Amino acid sequence: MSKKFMNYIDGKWCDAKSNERFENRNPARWKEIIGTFPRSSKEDINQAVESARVSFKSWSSMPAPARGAILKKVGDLLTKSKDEIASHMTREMGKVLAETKGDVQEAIDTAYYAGTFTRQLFTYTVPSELPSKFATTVRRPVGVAAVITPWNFPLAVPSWKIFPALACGNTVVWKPAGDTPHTANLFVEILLEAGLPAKVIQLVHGHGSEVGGPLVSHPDVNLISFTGSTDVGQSITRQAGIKKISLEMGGKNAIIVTESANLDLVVDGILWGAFGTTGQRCTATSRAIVHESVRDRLLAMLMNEVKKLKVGNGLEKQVQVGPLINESQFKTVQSYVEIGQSEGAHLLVGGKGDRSEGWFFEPTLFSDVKPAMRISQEEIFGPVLSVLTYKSFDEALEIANTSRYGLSSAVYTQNVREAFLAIEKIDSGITYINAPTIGAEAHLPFGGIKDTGNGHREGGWMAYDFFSEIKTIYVDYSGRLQRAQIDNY
Ligand code: UN1
Repeated sequence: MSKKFMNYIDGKWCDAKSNERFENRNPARWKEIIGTFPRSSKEDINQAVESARVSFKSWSSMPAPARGAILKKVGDLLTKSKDEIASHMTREMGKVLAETKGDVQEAIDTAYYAGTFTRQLFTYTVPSELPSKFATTVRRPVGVAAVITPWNFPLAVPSWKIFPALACGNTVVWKPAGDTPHTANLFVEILLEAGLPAKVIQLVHGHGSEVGGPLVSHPDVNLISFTGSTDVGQSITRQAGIKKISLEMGGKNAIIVTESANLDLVVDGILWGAFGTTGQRCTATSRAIVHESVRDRLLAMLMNEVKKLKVGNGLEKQVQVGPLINESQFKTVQSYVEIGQSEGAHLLVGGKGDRSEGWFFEPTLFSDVKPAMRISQEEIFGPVLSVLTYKSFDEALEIANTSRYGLSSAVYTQNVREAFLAIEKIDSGITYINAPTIGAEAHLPFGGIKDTGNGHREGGWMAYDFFSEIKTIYVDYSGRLQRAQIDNY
């Protein structure tokens, strides 16, 4: 009998109304079932949203610093159980322990940031154009926030959304990814243990269309924060109507390797950026755009190191690359290896999977990739790096920008001019100089342009703008009617 996990709706751990369930398996040992989870539907969502709507009244009236004290406690509890949560997370989604610990750490940092930020929810005060009149702005909570999160950062990404949402006084209905429901339950247990009032968070498990659809289209949901694929993001915008929506979607992130680059540093950066998290990050390095003069040397160095990477169960100490998340992702990566070969790219290293026990896939390197090829354009979300070459720096920038996505980017150079040109010209929300495309810090804005995002940023101070509304206040103490735009000219 596998363990039965629950939803958390209206202050109670409960089954889905339908009583149906889905299985959650360990991607490194696919025969191993972690547990079953409620397969929820519209009815469960309706109950969760209604409960979140009711609890919004008291939660939004609490002074923000009092909400912050709870978030600080969440940070303390996450710190205490960091190792335990990390090992559950590795078992559930595969990435190696050092990375799942990093994932928990990101949530801890975000909790402390949010806790403190409740004491600095600043706004602007500006002079009025009229005498004896005061003009200022205040923040107000928005209402019920729908939070929809992916499996690759099962704790960090939810924390980017849930903590600022709560800090600003919103209540939350959370639909976590179907591949990482266990981490979600552990997270909600910690929120409750820290003293979050019961109905302020609602956790509804299930499949995207069955739970996500009714959630985003629910009339009492006021804002939606989503991280996932561009396709799903587009469908959310179609279903959500005029709600406030923050979308964080795909990437096809490039590293430009210039003539002056320190190639040892580049190799370390590529190994981490392309194969860390088995390439399953929206920020993963999936293209290396290399100056023709250093191409051969870099490829030789890379081949050597990529072959040495140890693929396996992320719970084992010496393993560097865990499994892919599930069978469907395994097939997708496999199909891109075939696509790359049929497009005429050269498969240098890897390309094979081993699904006998888990969804393992070799770190894979393609050279002779051309910008228009599908492996250079489409997000693979696996351990596959496409290497392209360039002659002039302008051409490198152009290739980097030949993408529908614009999340992260990187340039390795010793040349200040190239570094600043990259900052100015690359169409992306993040640019790293002499560091790979992954590894955003929790207190800086995170997000992308083009098909990656819709103008919002997570992380740092900007998240708080999304999760609050601004009200403008005018106080006229002149004792007479003053007409703006008329009486002062
Ligand atoms: C994601 O893959 O959705 O910058 C987020 C990074 C991580 C976040 C990735 N801190 O790579």
